[in-house]
Amino acid sequence: MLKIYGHFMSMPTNKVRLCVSYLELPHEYIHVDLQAGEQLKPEYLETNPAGRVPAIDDSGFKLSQSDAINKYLCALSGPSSFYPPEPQEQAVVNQWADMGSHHVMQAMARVFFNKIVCKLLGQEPDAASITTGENMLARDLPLINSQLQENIHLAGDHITLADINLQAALEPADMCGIDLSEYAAIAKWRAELMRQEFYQRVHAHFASEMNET
Ligand SMILES: N[C@@H](CCC(=O)N[C@@H](CS)C(=O)NCC(=O)O)C(=O)O
Repeated sequence: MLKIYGHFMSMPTNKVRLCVSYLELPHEYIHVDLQAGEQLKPEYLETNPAGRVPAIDDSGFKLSQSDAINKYLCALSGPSSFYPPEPQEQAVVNQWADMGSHHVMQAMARVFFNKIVCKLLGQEPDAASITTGENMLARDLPLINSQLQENIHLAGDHITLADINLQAALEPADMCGIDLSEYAAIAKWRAELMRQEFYQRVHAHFASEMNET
């Protein structure tokens, strides 16, 4: 049985959870308590020696790094429009998937860590890092918005891995006070994605999960 290790506040974990849910691959989800340091315990380090989430254990095959995991899950699931096998179609999906994983998620991570996680950890937030993150978002979200004005999904007509990455990266936007309504095409795309069953299966809403803890 495929085991997925993660934490609900981890955007890379949510990428993997959304992907496995979309692909409907049978799996067991295991919460790793990062605040308690479970990621550094010897039994977890056997799964991911880097001591981070997410990671998977597929009947002894161990893998970390959310992007590598998601591509493995797509390969397991078989060719489909979600991660097309044709080289140029796949390259376009990768291009937008990387935009979500690297630029948007890196930007949001700065804002989320300093506005939300620091409070939970009792640490002083870094205001300059929040500003950098917000500036990074202001640079890339207009381009993404234009892409979604012209296409139903990031890489064209079909939902792909790229949409999953962007959604996971934008998940903390509301709780971080980032107003996406000025990006009307992103807001519409996001609302529609969050209505879908595969999304609802993972979490009714990121913020409500936070409040339950
Ligand atoms: N590039 C990695 C990032 C993984 C990562 O940084 N995970 C964080 C949570 S979002 C973590 O496990 N932190 C725990 C720690 O550093 O001790 C991926 O995409 O999987």
